[in-house]
Parts: sequence; C-alpha cells; structure tokens
Amino acid sequence: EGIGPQEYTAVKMEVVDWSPTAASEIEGKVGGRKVYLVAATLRPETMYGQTNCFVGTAIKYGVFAANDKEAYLCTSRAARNMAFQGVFSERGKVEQLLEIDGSKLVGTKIKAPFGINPEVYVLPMENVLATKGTGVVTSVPSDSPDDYATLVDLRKKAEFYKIDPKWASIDPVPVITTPAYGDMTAPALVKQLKINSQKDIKQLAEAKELAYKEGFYNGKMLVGEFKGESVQDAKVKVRSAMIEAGLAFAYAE
Ligand code: A2H
Repeated sequence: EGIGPQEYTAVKMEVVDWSPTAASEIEGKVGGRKVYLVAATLRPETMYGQTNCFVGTAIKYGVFAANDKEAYLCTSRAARNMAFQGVFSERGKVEQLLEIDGSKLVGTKIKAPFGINPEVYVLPMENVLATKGTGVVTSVPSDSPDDYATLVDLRKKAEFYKIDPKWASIDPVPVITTPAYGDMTAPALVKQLKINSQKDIKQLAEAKELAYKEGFYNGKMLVGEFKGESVQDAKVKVRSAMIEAGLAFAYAE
C-alpha cells in the first residue's frame, strides 16, 4: 500500500432473505428501506465470479440510513467515512437504524451485483478486519487466495463453522485468465504455495501479491461485457458500469 488514500469500489449486495437470527433483530427497524450489505473491493473486474460474501463473526455492524429508500450494512467506522464522502442524503450525518453482530448475519441470502451466480450467502471469515474497508468482503475464490482458502475451510468443516453446507456450495467461476496460472489463479497459487487454510497468513500474503500482479499486468477477461479485454482496461470499465447501474459507489479511506 502506498501513501494517500486507498480507492475502493463499494459493492451493494441487496438482502434477499435474512437469516432467522438477523430477521428478528431487523424487523420493524429499517422503515421499509431496502437493506444492502456493502463490500469494499480493489478488484471490481472480478465481481462476475462472486460465490458468497464474508463477515467477521466477532465484528459489530450497523445498518445505516442512506436515504428514505435504502440502508447500508457496514461497520460504523465505514459509515462515518461514507457520510463525509457524500454517500448519504445529508453530508456528514450518520443515522444508525440498528446494530447487529456479524455472527447473526451468517446464512443471509444476498444479491451479488454482476455475478454469474446472482444470489449468494453470507459466510464467516476469520481474517476480516474491522479497521479496513466496510468490514464486509465479497468473495471471489477464483482470484483471491484468501477467499479460496476460506471457502475450502468452510466446506471441510461446515459443522465447526456452524454453517449449512448449502451456503458454501457455489464453486469458483473462471473470470480472468493469466499466462502463469490459467483460468483459476487463486486455486493454482494455493496449491503451489501449499496453503492449507485461512490461518496460513504468511503464505497467503505472498499468494495475494503474486495473484494481484499477474492478474493486473497479464490478465484477460473471460466473461462479461469486457470479455477479451485486459484486466487493466476492464478494471475501470467494470467499476464505472457498476456505479452507473446504481450497484456500487466510490469509497476511499
Ligand atoms: B478484494 P487492502 Cl478477487 N478485512 O476484493 C480483510 N480483507 C478485506 C477487508 C477487511 N475488512 N475489506 C476488504 N478486504 C479484501 C476481491 C479481491 C480482493 C480479489 C483479489 C484480491 C483482493 C474479492 N474479495 O484483495 O488491504 C477485499 O478483497 C487483495 C488485495 O485494502 C479487498 O479487495 O489492499 C482487499 O482485501 C483490500 O485490501
């Protein structure tokens, strides 16, 4: 990371069905607004390959009024940043509708904007930081080693992680091809670096670096409106298309 702000794309994942534990807490508190989990990503061009979304089970989230029609679920830290970036109807003002534990969100069904799988589930991830982005991470296991390693953990130990295996049943989708790693960059790197789980933080950091560089400099899109184009070109185009469609907004910190 360089100096100066990190420019994320904040992806709006509309709630389709709350988990039962979340439903009872949310009921009657959002004033008829549509609620979106908001995920911060640096790789908007990979959004075609979303298979689920991650939250931290020990993180506290809030649901914040964006305007009369929409509410966003993220950390209160992110909501404050959004307010000062003009994301909400009144600049600088944060209106929290409720607070909810990350653990209660697991099993919620949400829309995945631009996803080849249009609906996905919320799952737990151990390494979600409350101090970065929105605290919500959309998962693209084809291109993110962290996402892939976590998905494999969840599938291997569904009971331990208290999830219904059905929630982790969507397979990685080929989105980008690279000369070094083929159509499934993250699985290839996880294998090559012998990464066993999401706890292998050090190797995952290395895999992330390699995946990012190879994808950015040599990657080509396999799907979507910009199929055949380089990742470098598609990155800005997909971001603009998502923002244009009202499915994302710019978020910096
Ligand atoms: B990225 P940076 Cl396909 N805690 O999006 C942990 N990780 C978080 C997070 C948080 N609170 N908020 C965002 N992130 C993840 C896609 C992706 C990402 C791909 C490949 C690599 C990649 C799909 N997940 O990130 O520390 C988000 O995952 C590796 C650079 O600000 C976000 O982009 O550089 C990225 O980390 C932001 O990390």
